[in-house]
Amino acid sequence: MQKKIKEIINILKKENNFLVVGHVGADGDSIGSAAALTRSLLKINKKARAYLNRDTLAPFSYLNINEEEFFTNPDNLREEIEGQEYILLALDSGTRERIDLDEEIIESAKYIINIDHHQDNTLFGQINLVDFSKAAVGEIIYYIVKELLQNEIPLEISNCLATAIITDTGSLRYENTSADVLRVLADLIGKGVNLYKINKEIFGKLSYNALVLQGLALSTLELSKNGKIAWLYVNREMMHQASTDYTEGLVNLARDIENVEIGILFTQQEEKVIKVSLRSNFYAEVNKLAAEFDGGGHPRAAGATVEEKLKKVISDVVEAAEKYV
Ligand SMILES: [Mn+2]
Repeated sequence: MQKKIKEIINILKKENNFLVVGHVGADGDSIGSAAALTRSLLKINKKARAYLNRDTLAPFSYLNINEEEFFTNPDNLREEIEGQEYILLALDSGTRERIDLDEEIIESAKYIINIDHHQDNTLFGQINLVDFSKAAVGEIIYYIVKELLQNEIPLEISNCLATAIITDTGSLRYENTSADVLRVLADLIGKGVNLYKINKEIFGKLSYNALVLQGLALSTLELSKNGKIAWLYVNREMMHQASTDYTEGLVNLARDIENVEIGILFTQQEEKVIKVSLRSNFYAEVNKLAAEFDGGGHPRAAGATVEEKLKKVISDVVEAAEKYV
């Protein structure tokens, strides 16, 4: 691990043209990690840019990620890097398909550096730094950035790293919250990070519409006979009624029910395109359950997308989940 970090730091110091990206449907870990690494590379006068999908950025407006600094338009990005020789830094992406870029942009990279913490990472890079003992990719990026900037991490980068860690540890409540995580955060707080504010931004606020959608989703809540699996769904009609498709955190309501081991949220993205979000509490390895439906993730948090009718997906996934509890 230490050796791999050194190797990557040497490349970052030696090479001069980088494209940084996270996974499709980027979360706080992908966005925070990509922004922190890109800002650090720019700080040491490297040519670097990140691609961040505009649709995923709204909850992270406090990180001041803007169009001048990062690419949020794929066409502009394509124009920018056309004919250039760049190294692709793929963050938080378990597979090549998860990278939030068009294949031709991935294909044209000189080579790929894969930095991730997913157990099922397929080691698709020419260089792979995959450490699933790390709570967040942001924790790995912290060590890289600390070295690159010789411990002078400015607030606009510290905030990104703290966002990555707070997101993937569920505000330091998940079992991946290690002593190392707390040490990293302690250092970032020492550099000026306001943890209360970041917690509030990520977990402590909800739009009125999102809460209305929560109410509609809760009315679909069901529990398996043995009480170990709880699930709920959001269909197109409910999103229309609530005027939002924001379902973040909804799956946790099912997971957090007393005695429940697996919580599942089914989101109807299109008539026959169902996103399945899986969470577990203590022992069920939901990444394996997700893999049964061509998905993936972590043992306690995973997901898949299934192209079938909502009712059918619910019965298939719940039935498959029985084996894990
Ligand atoms: Mn992550």
